[in-house]
Amino acid sequence: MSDILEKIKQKDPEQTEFHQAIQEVFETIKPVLDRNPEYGQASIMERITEPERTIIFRVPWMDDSGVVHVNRGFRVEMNSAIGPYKGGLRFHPSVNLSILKFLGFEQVFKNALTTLPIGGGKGGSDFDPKGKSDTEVMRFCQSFMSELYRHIGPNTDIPAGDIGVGAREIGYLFGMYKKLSNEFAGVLTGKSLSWGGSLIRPEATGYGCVYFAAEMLATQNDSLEGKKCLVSGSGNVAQYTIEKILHLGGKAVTVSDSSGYIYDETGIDADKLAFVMQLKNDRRGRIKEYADKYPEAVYTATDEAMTYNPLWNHRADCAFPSATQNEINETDAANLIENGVRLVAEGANMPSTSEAVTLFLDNNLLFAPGKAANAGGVAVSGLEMSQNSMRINWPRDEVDNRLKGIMKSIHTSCINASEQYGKPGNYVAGANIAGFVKVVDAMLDQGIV
Ligand code: NDP
Ligand code: 2IT
Repeated sequence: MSDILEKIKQKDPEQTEFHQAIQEVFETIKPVLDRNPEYGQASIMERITEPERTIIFRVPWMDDSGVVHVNRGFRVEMNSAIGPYKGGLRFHPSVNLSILKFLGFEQVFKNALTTLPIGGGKGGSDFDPKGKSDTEVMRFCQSFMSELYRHIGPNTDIPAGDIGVGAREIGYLFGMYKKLSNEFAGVLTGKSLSWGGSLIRPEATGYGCVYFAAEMLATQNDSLEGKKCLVSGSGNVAQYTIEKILHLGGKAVTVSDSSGYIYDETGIDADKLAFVMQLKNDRRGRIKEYADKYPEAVYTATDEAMTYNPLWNHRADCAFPSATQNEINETDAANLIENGVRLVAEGANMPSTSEAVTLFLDNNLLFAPGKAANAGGVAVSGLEMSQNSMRINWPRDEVDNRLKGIMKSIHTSCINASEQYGKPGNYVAGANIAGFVKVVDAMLDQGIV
């Protein structure tokens, strides 16, 4: 398989995040290919690493002062072996093909693990929503959808949110899709409740990640009760991770954005969390304000040039990276271990570098990779699609119980696959193997397409 990865690197040498995601999967599925040679046939590995379709388009839009800007829009339709393409849209200046191909690739395995019939895709734009007015974001979303609409559909490709794309953006995108297609269709998930959204979808990624962490702890007759937790990010995933940690009796002491982080030794309680949600979701302010409001908290500025992130250098029991890719490097991982952290559950996608993952595994931490731990978001997106198809809305408890059931089932699949292939306790191997087997079985059934 190393020759296949070499070819991929030669073809697109700049796509380093994509190579990182492939390398991890290739390394862990080797025992599956050794035991089941049919999985290595019909160029399965070449096909699974090549998007079925990649769409790149111009997104021109006018700002409030009449100046026209041009951004680049993307949709990577990675794999549709087990269902229509499904995955989020990210609006962030760092968005490029490498980031979206790594996210699309991981999404394929994640979606397979959810037990639901959804393939994998990812999209977005290098548009930066920070500092833009609502009308500018609306015009951008409308221009973005005026091209994307012809490529998606409720049985073809169903985008959702990711970094920089939340309820506001999904609303503008949906409105434009509906106008252009003349159809009220379940073509996006993460919709608001009154027009086709699902209860628990906003909470799903964070809640699911903490449910998964609780499952891991339960294997050691332990729980989150009294556990001190480090959480990064302050967006959708971080907010509901903190909320569920609180529900389960744990204590979250950090929260961050791309400018810095808060350390609050007294814990982020329900009132403080409500402040973070209002600050981030309604006012779109910076996390620094937390320390102005709560003087017991300490704010530390961070930037990308730092060789390690001080957020990960506090005594704690658990860590929930919930901001972005490669936010935990080898030094951060060593600091976490040194500080007593025994569990890391990835709310973000690929937040740990490969060196960090190796350290976690070598030190026998309970380490849940993103494609297992953060699958709750896309799982409830799948449930939103089911409700849209049936034209019904399930109550909150029903969706939450299904989410819990799905996270439990992903946990069991990881454990079973890791044991079956001689890697007990290794959730990275377990998640990759279980997802891979399901997708490849479907690809082999469907012939060379
Ligand atoms: P949001 O846009 O709601 O929040 C993102 C948070 O991460 C913000 O606090 C942001 O800070 C911070 N962040 C983003 N980029 C960077 C960066 N380059 N450096 C430092 N901090 C950064 O996004 P989500 O909470 O939805 O997503 C967070 C992570 O979870 C992503 O990896 C996403 O792919 C993953 N995920 C999301 C799911 C979902 O349902 N939303 C599902 C599964 C995974 P700032 O505001 O300063 O940019
Ligand atoms: O990374 C992810 O799984 C998401 N951003 C959610 C995708 C979805 O379709 O809900």
